[in-house]
Amino acid sequence: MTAAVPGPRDQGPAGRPMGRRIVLAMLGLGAAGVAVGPAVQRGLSGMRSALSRVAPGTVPDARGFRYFSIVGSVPRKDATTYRLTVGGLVDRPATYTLDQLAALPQTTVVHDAVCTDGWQVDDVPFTGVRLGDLLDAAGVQGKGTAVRFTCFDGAYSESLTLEQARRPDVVVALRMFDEPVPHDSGGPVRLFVAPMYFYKSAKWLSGIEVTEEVEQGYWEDYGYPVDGWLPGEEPVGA
Ligand SMILES: Nc1nc2c(c(=O)[nH]1)N[C@H]1C(S)=C(S)[C@@H](COP(=O)(O)O)O[C@H]1N2
Ligand SMILES: [Mo]
Repeated sequence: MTAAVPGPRDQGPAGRPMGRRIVLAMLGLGAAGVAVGPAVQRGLSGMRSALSRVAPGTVPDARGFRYFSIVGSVPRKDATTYRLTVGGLVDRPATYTLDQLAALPQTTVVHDAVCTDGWQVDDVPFTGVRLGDLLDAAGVQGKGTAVRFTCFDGAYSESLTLEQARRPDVVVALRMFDEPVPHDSGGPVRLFVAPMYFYKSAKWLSGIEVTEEVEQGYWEDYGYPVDGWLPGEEPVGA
C-alpha cells in the first residue's frame, strides 16, 4: 500500500491558487494517509506475531504452500458432514451439501496464490462454483452491498463487496490441482479470490452472508485492507 502523504499545499499543480475547500479536502486526505499508514504497519507486525503464536516454524509443503490457521485445530468435514449456507439479505437462503455444490457448473481459475508474508505459489488451478452463481441463485436483495464469509474453524472471517464477489475469477473451490481441496488447504471447500492477496481466500468455508455493508474480516481488524488487490489487479477506476 502506498502511503504518499500529501503535505499541506495552497497551490494547485499548475501553480494556480486552489480554493479553500480543495485545500481542506487535501489536508483531510493527508490526515487519512497518516492514520492509515501506521495502522497497516501495525497490522503487518501484528500478523507476524499472531502467526508465530499459532504456526511456529510453518514450512512449505511440496507445492510451496505454507499452512495457515488462526486456530490450533480445525474439525474435519467430509461429504456427509459438510454444509455451506448462503443467507443474509437474499430472497432464497440455501444450504448446500458437497454433492450439491459438485453438481453445479464448475469453473477453473488459474492464478498465483500470494501471501502478504512474502511467499507465493504460481499458477494454482482452483475449480469450483462461481461465487456469483451462488449469489444469483440466492437472489440478492436491493439493500445488499457486500458479502461476508465465515469458516468452520469457528474464527476466521472475510468479506468482499458485491461487485468484487461477482467477478468471474472468484470461486467457491472444491478442487485444487484437479484433486479435492485437502483439509490443510481449507478443504473440502475454500474460497479462491484470484485477484487478491491469499488472506482473502477463506479456508474451511461454511457461510456466505449478504450484508448491508462491508464487515471487516479477521485480518482487516489488524489493519489489512478489505480491498486486498494484488499489484496490478485493481480494476481501473475502483
Ligand atoms: N479459515 C482460514 N482461512 C485462511 C487463513 C486462516 O488462518 N484461516 N489464512 C489466510 C492466509 S493469511 C493465507 S496466506 C492463506 C493460506 O492458505 P494455505 O494454508 O492453504 O497455504 O489462507 C488464508 N485463509
Ligand atoms: Mo497470508
